[in-house]
Amino acid sequence: MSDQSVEFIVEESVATIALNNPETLNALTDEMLEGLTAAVKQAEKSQSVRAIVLTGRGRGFCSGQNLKTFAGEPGERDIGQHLDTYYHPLIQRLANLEKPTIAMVNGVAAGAGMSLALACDYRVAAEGARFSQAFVRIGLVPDSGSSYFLPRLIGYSRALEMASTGMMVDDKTALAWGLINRLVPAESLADETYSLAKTLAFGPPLALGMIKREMAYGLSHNLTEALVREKDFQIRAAQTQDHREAIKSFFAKTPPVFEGR
Ligand code: T3D
Repeated sequence: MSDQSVEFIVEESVATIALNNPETLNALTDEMLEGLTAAVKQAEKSQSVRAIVLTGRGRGFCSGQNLKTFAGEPGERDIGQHLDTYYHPLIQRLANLEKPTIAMVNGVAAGAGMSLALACDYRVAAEGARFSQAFVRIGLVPDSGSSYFLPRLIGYSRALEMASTGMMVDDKTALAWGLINRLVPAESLADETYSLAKTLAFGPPLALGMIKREMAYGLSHNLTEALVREKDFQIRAAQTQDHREAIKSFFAKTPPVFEGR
């Protein structure tokens, strides 16, 4: 369908960003990181996109940084600069998007590939999907946001164990730990993911953006601060045309059409 290492497709208000280097389980090269960042930017600014699905082609979701990059002597490569140039802007952009993001985890997610899945709002995984904080297995430490997202999702102790052992967490454990939102048969992965994506894409965009920010804010603030933030956002939400539309539709017993204003 495409010879690009990152595919970008928009259908029915949902953008799909697909890593496309199946031979390496979608290991990330600079070219792919650039393509991924460009695709996320495009999804962010396109008026016709209201939800984003990130996935991998082939049997893997993403195996993290391409290990060929580490072939030289230790310290030869400026890894800090590489993180600053490629991973940090990408992860920040993905995590701060106002639009909902779903990682459609079709297979193994390892190292920074797992970080990418964690930076999305939701994770829908196919049976057989696996997760590893593979960094430690090559003598490195979690990066690309894993140390931030993982303990928040599954708790400190489990996150520490994953990061310190590089253990492979299977699909059922991932579900039990809250690492993924849904676990579905492989043949239903696309249907289940796009069903969620469309529900979100047809929701009220301004409220959805604020809900994301409100929840993230609630994780790191006290109750008083959270109540203030909720009030601030609720005042804004109550002034939207989408809110009026929803109330009108409720009494008319018709589905609301949200336009993001
Ligand atoms: O640079 C920076 O800015 C720092 C950033 C660092 C971030 C990181 O992500 S560090 C962590 C990097 N990732 C890893 O260490 C994971 C390496 N891969 C694996 O451990 C395993 O491949 C998996 C557990 C992911 C999957 O295992 P399995 O048995 O299902 O598949 P496989 O046979 O190991 O891999 C299939 C092919 O993909 C294989 O190639 P071949 O032999 O068929 O020609 C393998 O070499 C290739 N592959 C897998 N992962 C990578 C890779 N090639 C390059 N880079 C990879 N990360």
